[in-house]
Amino acid sequence: MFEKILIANRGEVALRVMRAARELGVKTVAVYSTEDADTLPVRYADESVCIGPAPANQSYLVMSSIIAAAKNTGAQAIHPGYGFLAENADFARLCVEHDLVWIGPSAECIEQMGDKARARETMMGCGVPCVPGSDGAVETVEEAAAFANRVGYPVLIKASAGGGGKGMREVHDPADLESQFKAAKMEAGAAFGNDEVYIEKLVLRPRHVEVQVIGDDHGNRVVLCERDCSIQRRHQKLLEEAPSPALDEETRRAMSVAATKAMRAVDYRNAGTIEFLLDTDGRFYFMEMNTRVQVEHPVTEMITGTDIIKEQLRVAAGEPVSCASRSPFSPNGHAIEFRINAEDPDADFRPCPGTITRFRPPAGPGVRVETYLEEGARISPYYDSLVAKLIVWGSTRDEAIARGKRALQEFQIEGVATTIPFHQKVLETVAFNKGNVYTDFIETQMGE
Ligand code: MV4
Repeated sequence: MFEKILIANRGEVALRVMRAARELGVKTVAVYSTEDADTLPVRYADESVCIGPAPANQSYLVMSSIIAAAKNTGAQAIHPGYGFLAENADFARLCVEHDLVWIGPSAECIEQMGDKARARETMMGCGVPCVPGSDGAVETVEEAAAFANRVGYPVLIKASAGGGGKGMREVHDPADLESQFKAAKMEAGAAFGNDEVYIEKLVLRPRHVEVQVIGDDHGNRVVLCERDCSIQRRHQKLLEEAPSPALDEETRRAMSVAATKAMRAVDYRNAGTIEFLLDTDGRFYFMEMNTRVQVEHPVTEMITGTDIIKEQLRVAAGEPVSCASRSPFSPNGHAIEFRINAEDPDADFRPCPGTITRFRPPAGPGVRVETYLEEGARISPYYDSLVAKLIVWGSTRDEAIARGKRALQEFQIEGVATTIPFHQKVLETVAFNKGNVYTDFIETQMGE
């Protein structure tokens, strides 16, 4: 195991990684912007290094400063958390070039999955179900039309460099294909500096179901069940649960087999997530692979009794994953994560930075809170608005829902608006209680 690692992140995830490291006897180095100097992760770390001013492009995204901080403190490895540099293949490569272990998958894997058309091609090539559509990128309108006619309308044009919903265009009428194809290319070129696009049949009313995986250097490929992340707003997840209430045992098995094929195809090592669309007939299709640990990883930890961050550290240190014999995992109970964002759900989820005047998190059985907040803390306008995650576990989904209601009611945050009232409303809906949620839940199943 490592003696010392650097955490190239901030907020709740920085603290989460430091806690895992400490349990493994690993010393931690925090890096921080001047804006974050007084935050809990900086105080919690064994050492800390200021890497620049508030704007992330002058601090948390400056690769050379982070590498220098690691070298100067004698850290052996870098954990990137999520966001910032977590899926930056150049940074992964730069770490390795400086004899620092990258706590994540190889730069090649990050690159291969970052190109969504290439990822789709890889998955089609290894027998992972994909939505009918083009094999890889499409170059011309004629080619696009041929694929669209073959699979039938409506279709979805996606940017190869996109992901997370950026640069997608639906086409319902063949007469609109040419204009939408050109618009998608323009948009992708402007947004990503890469105008490559591909085409898929549009899956109507899908659910978002993703499988957590971990691979190691010893040939172990572990599948830790799935999460259901159908409740999203403008491609931002708000609430996640595990297992998915929409999967039967047979589909869970099939998804686990598909996830294993995907890992094998790219020789995947470390933690990752394979996202699938689940259609209303229970069929699933590869959507994207995320080559990092995700915000919602705790729901998986709660139903599998694992520590995914510790596994990441073990695997990066060349040790075998500690839970290989339990794979594929069967879910134990049910977990739900509520993202507590400093946002006003009554004002179009507008970010609400400010000072926390009161912070009293819930406690009791089956309740976990991941946060860097404390009373008096300032929520910065410079970074994302996630300030806490409430994770509840129950032996059944109904128990987890009841516990969620109880914990949300106990949770006191004053000084800024938060998404707590939104979550309380979700838990009152018939659709959520029945587990009938789709990616249009917030718009169509909840009203405004
Ligand atoms: C789709 C789709 C329907 N059909 N692909 C959105 C994010 C990006 N990862 C892919 N996304 C979608 N791809 C086909 N062929 C619908 C979506 C989608 C979506 C997916 C998951 C969660 C929320 C979503 C919201 C809108 C659209």
